[in-house]
Amino acid sequence: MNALKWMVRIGLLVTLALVLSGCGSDDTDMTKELSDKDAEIAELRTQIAEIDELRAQIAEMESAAMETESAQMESETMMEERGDRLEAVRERGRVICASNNSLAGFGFIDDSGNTVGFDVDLCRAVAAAVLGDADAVEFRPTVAAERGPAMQSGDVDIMSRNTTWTTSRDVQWGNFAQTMFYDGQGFMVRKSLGLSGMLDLEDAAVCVQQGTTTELNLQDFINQNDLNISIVTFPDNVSANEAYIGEQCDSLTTDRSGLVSTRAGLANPDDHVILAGTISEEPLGPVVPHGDEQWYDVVKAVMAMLIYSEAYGITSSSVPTSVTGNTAVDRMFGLEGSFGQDDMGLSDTVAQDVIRAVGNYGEIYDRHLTPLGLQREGSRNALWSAASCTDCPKGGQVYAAPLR
Ligand SMILES: N[C@@H](CCC(=O)N[C@@H](CS)C(=O)NCC(=O)O)C(=O)O
Repeated sequence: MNALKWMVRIGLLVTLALVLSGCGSDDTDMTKELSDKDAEIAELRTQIAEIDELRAQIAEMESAAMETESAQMESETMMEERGDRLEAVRERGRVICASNNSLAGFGFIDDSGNTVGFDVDLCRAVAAAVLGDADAVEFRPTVAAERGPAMQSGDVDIMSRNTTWTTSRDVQWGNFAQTMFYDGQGFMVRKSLGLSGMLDLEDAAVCVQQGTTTELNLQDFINQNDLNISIVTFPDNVSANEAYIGEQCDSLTTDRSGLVSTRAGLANPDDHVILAGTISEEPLGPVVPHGDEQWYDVVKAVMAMLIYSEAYGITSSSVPTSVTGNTAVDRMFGLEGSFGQDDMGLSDTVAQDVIRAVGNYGEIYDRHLTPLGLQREGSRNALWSAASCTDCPKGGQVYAAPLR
């Protein structure tokens, strides 16, 4: 009986121990599940912390980008307002001018190795205005296709190189300051071909230079007139001219002024004829890089000085240094009143320096273009004031913003 009692007691104790120790199989699963969930939660917390960190980094980057953008805008505005280029040119001591070195009359290297020409003198006029020295110019010869990149790089202060002002170039290259020569595209042919007009170029081969409006206008001309013309392109003026001389093509096309210049340099100019008419408008003039309003204004004002000086009858040898009594002349030469010299960062007597150094528009024209046979009188390159009456159509188109 005693043994039975002990056995029952032991059995009860074992059962109780099992219950208390929670060793039933259901409870074990729950505990494992709970600890798995804890691990998952911990993992999620780590992920949330990582996401928060990324968010902070993005916010930091965004604010840095905004700061850079506003700094850029500020520096652009400051550059426009302050005229950094004028300052840079003065510090450097010379104007960098993209020029032509193979077009007699406009931009050319003479026998003494100097860069000379009508376009070249426009750069020299700017140097006289901002540095008081027309010779303080570094010329950078630039072939047609290099012009866009040269302007976009901002490495040159001005480009003056028989360059046509077009709307796309205005947007992509820089700001065109002033039309200084009105031109149009024409065709030169050997007289022996006996062509009487541009439409006779059917089945001809035409030499043209790459990267020019010339090339584009030629294609328009072919399309519009349904002509069969083979276009032969060249990377520069010299190779195009040589190909024409070597009879690789029947005709050479470019601005008429360029044809007159090229023809004058041929062995027998009389064997060649420039066909009547033009197929395009080619307003040629200097262009400055985008982004500096003050520099742009300076170059425009210098071009206006050249033009108005001629209109007022003032030449390099008659620059006034004391009041003349002619209001417009006195204002222009800094003797009385102002046309904004101070705001542009120029001296009051800037026009005296410019005209004394390079002469007026007419003097520049006569020095370089008249000898080529580019007749000015009665042409579009006469002064507007050459008209015999106000608003009659006989004057030329050379006209600029009034200096006042
Ligand atoms: N006005 C036209 C043509 C200008 C042009 O570059 N013309 C050629 C042929 S006259 C030239 O000057 N080439 C000089 C060179 O490549 O050295 C333009 O702006 O595209």
